[in-house]
Amino acid sequence: MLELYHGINSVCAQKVRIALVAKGLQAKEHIVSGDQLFTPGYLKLNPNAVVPTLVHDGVPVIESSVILYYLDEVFPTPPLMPVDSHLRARVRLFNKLIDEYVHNYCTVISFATVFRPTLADKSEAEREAYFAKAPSKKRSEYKRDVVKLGMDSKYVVESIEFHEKLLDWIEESMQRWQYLAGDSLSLADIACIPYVIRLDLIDLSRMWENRPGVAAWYRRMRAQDCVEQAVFQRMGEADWAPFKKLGFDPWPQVSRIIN
Ligand SMILES: N[C@@H](CCC(=O)N[C@@H](CS)C(=O)NCC(=O)O)C(=O)O
Repeated sequence: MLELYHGINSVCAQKVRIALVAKGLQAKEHIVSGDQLFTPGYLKLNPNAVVPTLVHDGVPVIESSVILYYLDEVFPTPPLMPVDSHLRARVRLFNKLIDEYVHNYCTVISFATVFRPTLADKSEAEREAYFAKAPSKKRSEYKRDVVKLGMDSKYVVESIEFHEKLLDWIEESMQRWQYLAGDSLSLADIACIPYVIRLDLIDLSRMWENRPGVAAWYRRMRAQDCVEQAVFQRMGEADWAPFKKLGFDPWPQVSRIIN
């Protein structure tokens, strides 16, 4: 039996949901957020107090990229890893870029824009209590800075630079293949698409107006049933609300960083 602890707008949970749909798998779902991440029961499953956590036959698997590889090993059909070893290495490289940089910098740009009010509306004492509990001091520092400074945070500059790097890698793949690591959908595409969707939802799709390969890949990915079902069909009014209420255009600052 598969169980998934996740959040609808969590980018790393979206990857796992996409892989589950692509594999035709169903998991019993538990939505977890806020203080629920810190309950002793959840910390036993995921000591990092984050989503997603997959539980397979009672055994937890954490870290979204690790979950993706796990699912592909245990449920090999349809395969989501290429056969060719160079292409397999490319899948792992994309996942490494996401794990080491893009994921945290997605948090930065998201909390500088659409999710900023969720922390800005708390009192300073409440915010600091939340940061103190978080297991990653680095992520707390990012959030503290962007809540205070918004798009003027120095971390926004780093965030845009790493998203640019991701988009460059996607563009480079598109010069060779239909997907990021060859001509079939793989765990590279599944790992990356939530982050590009997030840029789009923050109204930053202009970041690929001069990258025709990224635009073509994005259209191809948006047309995938697994993406539609696992991301967009799951978003209710409350999940859309932060994106609809953005209230300002982040592009002028982003374009200054890029140029
Ligand atoms: N490296 C982890 C990152 C997990 C992570 O940061 N999850 C976010 C959602 S995308 C989370 O649970 N955030 C809760 C919080 O920061 O309070 C993974 O890939 O699974």
